[in-house]
Amino acid sequence: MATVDNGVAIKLRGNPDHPYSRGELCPKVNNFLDRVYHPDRIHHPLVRTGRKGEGKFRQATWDEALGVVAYRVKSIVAEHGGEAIYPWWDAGTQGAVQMSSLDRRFFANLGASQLTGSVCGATARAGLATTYGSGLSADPTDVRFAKFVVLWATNTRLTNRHLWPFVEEARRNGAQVVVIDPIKTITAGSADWHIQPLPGTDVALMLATAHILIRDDLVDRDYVGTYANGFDDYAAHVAAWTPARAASTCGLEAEEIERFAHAYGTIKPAFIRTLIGAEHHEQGAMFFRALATLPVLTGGWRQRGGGLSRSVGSWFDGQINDSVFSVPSPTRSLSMNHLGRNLSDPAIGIHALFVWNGNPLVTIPNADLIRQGLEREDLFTVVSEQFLTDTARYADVIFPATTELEQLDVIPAWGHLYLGWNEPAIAPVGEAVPNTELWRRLAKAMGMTDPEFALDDEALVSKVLVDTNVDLLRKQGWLRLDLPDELLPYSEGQFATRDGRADLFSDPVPHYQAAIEGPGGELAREFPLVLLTPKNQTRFLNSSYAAHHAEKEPGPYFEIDAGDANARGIVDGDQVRVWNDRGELYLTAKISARLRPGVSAIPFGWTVQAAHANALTNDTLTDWGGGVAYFDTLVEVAKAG
Ligand SMILES: Nc1nc2c(c(=O)[nH]1)N[C@H]1C(S)=C(S)[C@@H](COP(=O)(O)OP(=O)(O)OC[C@H]3O[C@@H](n4cnc5c(=O)[nH]c(N)nc54)[C@H](O)[C@@H]3O)O[C@H]1N2
Ligand SMILES: Nc1nc2c(c(=O)[nH]1)N[C@H]1C(S)=C(S)[C@@H](COP(=O)(O)OP(=O)(O)OC[C@H]3O[C@@H](n4cnc5c(=O)[nH]c(N)nc54)[C@H](O)[C@@H]3O)O[C@H]1N2
Ligand SMILES: [Mo]
Repeated sequence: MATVDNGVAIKLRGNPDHPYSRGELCPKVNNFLDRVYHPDRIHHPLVRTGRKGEGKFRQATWDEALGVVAYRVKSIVAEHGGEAIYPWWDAGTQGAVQMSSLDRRFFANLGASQLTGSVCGATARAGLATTYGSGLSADPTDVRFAKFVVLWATNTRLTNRHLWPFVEEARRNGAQVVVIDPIKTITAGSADWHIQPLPGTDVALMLATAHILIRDDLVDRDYVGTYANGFDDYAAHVAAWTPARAASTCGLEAEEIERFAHAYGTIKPAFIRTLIGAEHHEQGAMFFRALATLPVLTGGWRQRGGGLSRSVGSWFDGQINDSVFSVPSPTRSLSMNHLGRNLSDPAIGIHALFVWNGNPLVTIPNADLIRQGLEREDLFTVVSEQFLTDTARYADVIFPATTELEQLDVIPAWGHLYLGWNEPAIAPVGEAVPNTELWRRLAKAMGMTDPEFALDDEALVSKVLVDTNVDLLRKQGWLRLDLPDELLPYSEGQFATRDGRADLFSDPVPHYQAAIEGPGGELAREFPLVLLTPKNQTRFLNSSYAAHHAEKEPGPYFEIDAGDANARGIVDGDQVRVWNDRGELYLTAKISARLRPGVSAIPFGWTVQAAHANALTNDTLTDWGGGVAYFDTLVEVAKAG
């Protein structure tokens, strides 16, 4: 909620009536007005004058900038065909129509390549869907009804802090909280029990848990018999996954696995909460497929506070239908995660790149290859941004983008079940425009006349909203999805599979053991440390806010276990060189008790100048869902100089 005086927003606060955030703004946005009025905000279209990446631009009029883009794009299409154009976008604005709407018509008209893949969520959804038929899971806030809470590969206190009070509520009512994470995060530090497996080995832990549940008769036979397929094959498969075998795969004690499985199978309701961290592995989707079998075995889904909860984004699909903007197009698809490979491969032949809602040079893996691509003199790059990000520095033309305070949208959520209405509180700063307006202006400059480009943002918003009381949503600012108060999606089966039953084992789906071959082989001898690069900054949202909040965050740094450091003659505070076959970084070493031997970490989000984690990360795609294996990265480190 913004207080506006004479057209200027002077105060921003959370809405105390909002049932989820309860009026609390997180540290990322409670200084959001500083961002809106920041002197570094891009106020006008810019045209590059310096070298690519140098960051030198001159101000241009909208007409000039649009003219340059229209001219270049027309000649590229004429010479190389539409597929030489690569649109790249992510979730910089969380809103439905500013995320993606008119852009689809614009690029389809050009015959551009299409963007596929995802950095966030699609792999988890795909994995869950192999077991449940869809990505739907429990309401995260139902964690408050649980007696056993498993925070599995999620750093709730840092990344999802509005959920933490609900976890505390469960705890006040007697719940035990266990965190399963290869890093002793602040969340793990606040838990009753921290299980610390080696990265990428969780599927073995899940299969051994299933092994114990079956062996010790802790399975809800009635639930499984009525609502699941493949139990016998699954049981035969996990028979080989003894606690001892999983213990050696995961680097845990068999006794701890026994204890975990017993707690999970006997304390009810038992609630599993997971988010995105675990999907950033080559077998990322398999994590979610295997995880999904556990509350089926125990019949946990029967009870409120049981079951499993990931992102609730899939629940919004019923009320926000952005497929209304889809335009069928016969052109090829390019992965958003292979930006570096695609830009640097002449056979792919990209000649124009459009970037909005994202900062891929910082957020996408194998960044050095991306940089090399962006440096190409024969690549024409257009970026829409609020700030001169590392990616924007390589643009030929930059268009100024509005912030959430200046644009209309409807906002889905991934952590709760409330739709948000985003009413513009102030006029656009400078000559900035919402993304939708950029596509309208570009379409006009290119001579496109489709009727969709005549729709204003209100019309676009009402187009995506399905069966929603828009007046109430707008008046109140939020509206719970039209779902029962008690959300028990699978209490009586009702899985979204063909026969309504959960799939525990079936032949078209690769069998579970595929998931536990972590990074290894030849490369592991040369680069013996696993590198994790999860979020570990309270004031950034990925790379957003990094340039302006960096001085308040400790970092970036290279975290390493004391034994691993010792073996290399590294002491706390040393300058070190961290490298692998993709790149190198110079960082300060931080001897850390958060890590196991063999595992290292760099926090993600810092700018390129400050040394950013994705210079080193793996761009292998995940098993399903088009995600990418950031966290299956290997490195070596030595004292610098
Ligand atoms: N402060 C802050 N909050 C944020 C963000 C931010 O940048 N800063 N980003 C937002 C976004 S876009 C997202 S998607 C969410 C993500 O929210 P989370 O999914 O909670 O966060 P991540 O840091 O991606 O990963 C969570 C944890 O997974 C662990 N992990 C990695 N590999 C494995 C594994 O193999 N097994 C197990 N058991 N654990 C593993 C990591 O060590 C990490 O602690 O956070 C959101 N919230
Ligand atoms: N190593 C490593 N890499 C990761 C992750 C990790 O844990 N480790 N996490 C991954 C995850 S989960 C995610 S979600 C991605 C996020 O990756 P990105 O989506 O690239 O996220 P941001 O860095 O937040 O960049 C968003 C940009 O959009 C701009 N923006 C915001 N609103 C608007 C708007 O309305 N219009 C326009 N034109 N621009 C706007 C912001 O100024 C900002 O520069 O990063 C991924 N990368
Ligand atoms: Mo994300």
